[in-house]
Amino acid sequence: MILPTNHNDRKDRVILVSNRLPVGVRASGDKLEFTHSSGGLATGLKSSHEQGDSLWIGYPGDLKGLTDEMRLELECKFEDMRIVPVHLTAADAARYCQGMSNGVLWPLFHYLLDRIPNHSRDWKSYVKANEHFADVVASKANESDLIWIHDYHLLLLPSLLRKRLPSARIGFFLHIPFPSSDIFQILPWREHVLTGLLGADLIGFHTFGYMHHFAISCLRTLGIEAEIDRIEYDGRTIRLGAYPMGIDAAQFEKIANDPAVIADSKRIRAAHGNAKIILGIDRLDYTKGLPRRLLAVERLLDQRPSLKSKVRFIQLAIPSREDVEEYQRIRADVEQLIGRINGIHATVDGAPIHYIYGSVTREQLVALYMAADVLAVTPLRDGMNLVAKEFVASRADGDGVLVLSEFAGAASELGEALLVNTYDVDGMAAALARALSMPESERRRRMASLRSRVCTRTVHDWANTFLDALGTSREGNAKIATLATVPIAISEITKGLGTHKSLILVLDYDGTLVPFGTSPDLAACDPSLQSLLRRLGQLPATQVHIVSGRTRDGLEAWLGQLPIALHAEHGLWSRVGPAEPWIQNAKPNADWKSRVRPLLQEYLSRVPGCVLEEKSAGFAWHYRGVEPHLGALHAREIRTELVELLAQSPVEVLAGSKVIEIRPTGVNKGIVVRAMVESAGPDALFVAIGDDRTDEDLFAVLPPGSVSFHVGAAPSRAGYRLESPQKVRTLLEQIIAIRSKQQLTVRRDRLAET
Ligand code: GDG
Repeated sequence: MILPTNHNDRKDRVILVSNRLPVGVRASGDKLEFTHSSGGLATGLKSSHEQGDSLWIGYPGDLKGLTDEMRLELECKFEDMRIVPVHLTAADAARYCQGMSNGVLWPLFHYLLDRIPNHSRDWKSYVKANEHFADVVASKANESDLIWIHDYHLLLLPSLLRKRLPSARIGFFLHIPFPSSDIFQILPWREHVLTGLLGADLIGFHTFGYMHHFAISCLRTLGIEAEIDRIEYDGRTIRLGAYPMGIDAAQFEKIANDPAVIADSKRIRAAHGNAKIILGIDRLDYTKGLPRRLLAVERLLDQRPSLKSKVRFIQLAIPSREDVEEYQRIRADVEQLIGRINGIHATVDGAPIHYIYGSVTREQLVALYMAADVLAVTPLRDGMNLVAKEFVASRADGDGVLVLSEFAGAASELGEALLVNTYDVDGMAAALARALSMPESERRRRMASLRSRVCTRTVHDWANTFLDALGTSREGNAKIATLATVPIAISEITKGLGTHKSLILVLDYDGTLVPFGTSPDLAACDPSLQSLLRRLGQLPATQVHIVSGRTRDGLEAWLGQLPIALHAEHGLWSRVGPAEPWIQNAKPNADWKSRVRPLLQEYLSRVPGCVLEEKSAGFAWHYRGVEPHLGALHAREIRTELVELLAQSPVEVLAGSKVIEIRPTGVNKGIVVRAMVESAGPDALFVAIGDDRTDEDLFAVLPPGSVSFHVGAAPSRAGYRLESPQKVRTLLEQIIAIRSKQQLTVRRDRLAET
């Protein structure tokens, strides 16, 4: 993200928000000492921040050792660096960061369930810290800023920020894997995490796999279905995208061409004589798979003792999260293992494993990359893994072999590496042997392909692509109606009634008057709804129309006795009152039905929980009762098959709310409402309420001055939206109260006149 403004003429300021800042601070005597953060996130974003005009908001660490003077100095330094600190108490930080983020979310998202403590009590601190971040970001952000939140420490921040800044453009990027929904389900706070993330406009992942896992979790946990790269939630469209993070390849190449670094790499090589060098560079983290990598090296030496003096394994382990018990344990395990392997395999000339616990400068890092014959990157899981890419970028000589875990996000981009299953120690040993003996021509061919990708898809492209998408994330979204409270809705209707004599209520049934049941026959009309509709229908100068996709028989059975008009099969049939005949409003061709029936019946027998409804001129395949993931999969499958089967037929296939509707083209709710509008004349006020896509046809033909409501959060043509069928019923009760009162006033006035 070097200078986003320069690169793409982006005028909007970027606000980066992450747990840790790119620099760490501590007191050294009476002086402030700054350290550079070494993690992947900081490394990736640092150069762009330094050269752009962004603001970086994050936790500066525990500053309690600092004197007042030092704090003042620090404030000035931070201001120069365009850094805004979020201060947390040491106790809060420990519970939020070590406890919940690194203690629970990190192992869970990396599929390492046995690393999660039995009983975690830190959720409240996690919420509190996210709230605190939200307050600080809200106090610094303007409407025009692009707010870019990073990583698993801040999963709730998008929605907390959305509450404070409703129209802000908020992006979120997850640097670690998003696990499969079976794993994610384990998290006791799974709903909170998903709804927390859905406060963003754009959610980015390293790979399509993670993005898919997220979408499936939304479906299984929240019942929300994603449309490939977007999710409708809370009246907004949230985009999802795969943005594989790159590195600053040019900078690595530049360092690799520095004569001092070249000399350093030669020195490292010489120090190990003629031995081939296998290199490992990782933060010392249990996700990085060090023990199994060491076992693979041991297996290699067991199987080929002749390699003992011909191979050297250099492992650089960067100290990480040393205050977390699990990290102290992994360090002890790794060091014990190295001791054992070296004890067995060392010769008088040297030991096979050269272990360094500590950090090195970037120049030393590149010198190591250049000195290595093989780089072993073998995490058990890794969001991306930048070390693999840095190795490739540093190999300007075109040589070197990358052995890479298939469980690292980088594997989806770096297919020319030797990909390994890191749970298979024998397989890894074999891959290391193959890497060591790979002919030069093959090494160069593979490295050339890897370099062509790593050197062109840089961290700057990554950041710019994400920010461009975030900048335009609101464009082209369907209009979302304003959420109306019942008093607001009533005041709109009362306003309309001031200038219109009669009232025409057009109501959808399922999802509007009754909540959905798992199957259509369970959404019966309860006694209180019957009473409500009866009283509405008896109001003077008021017509009530139920316009539904249901069949005539279905509507008749539940609503037949009420003094209201019924319209079945999306307006194909109408019946103006009880005991009146059903009139067919159109004569669609139904020949196609015999072709479709066998297909739908096959799905009916194959998919547990689905329901097939056959209508006089169509079908509805309901999957609300099907396990959500399976239901969504089959629904997609059926739609694809139907589109093929019905090509050239006068039929449309509609995806409704957990239902696939197959109905004749041109027969929609609009046709009956259009007829009502023509016969009603200008004196009638239309009030329409619906929840489904089929109700959009109805909203589209309402005359000017009508009042319309969409039930739920999806985009709609309606003027307002209401939250639930319960709110619809409250609104209808209030309409009865108003109309009755108006009636009483009219009568009283008439009496007074006589
Ligand atoms: C997370 C995800 C994802 C390390 N030691 C030194 C040093 N480093 C630099 C490396 C590299 C970075 O730290 C480590 O990045 P990774 O990607 O390997 O891993 P994580 O820290 O776990 O990062 C990861 C990443 O976020 C980005 O989204 O790829 O999957 O877990 O850049 O060079 N740099 C220097 N000295 C060291 O001793 N100079």
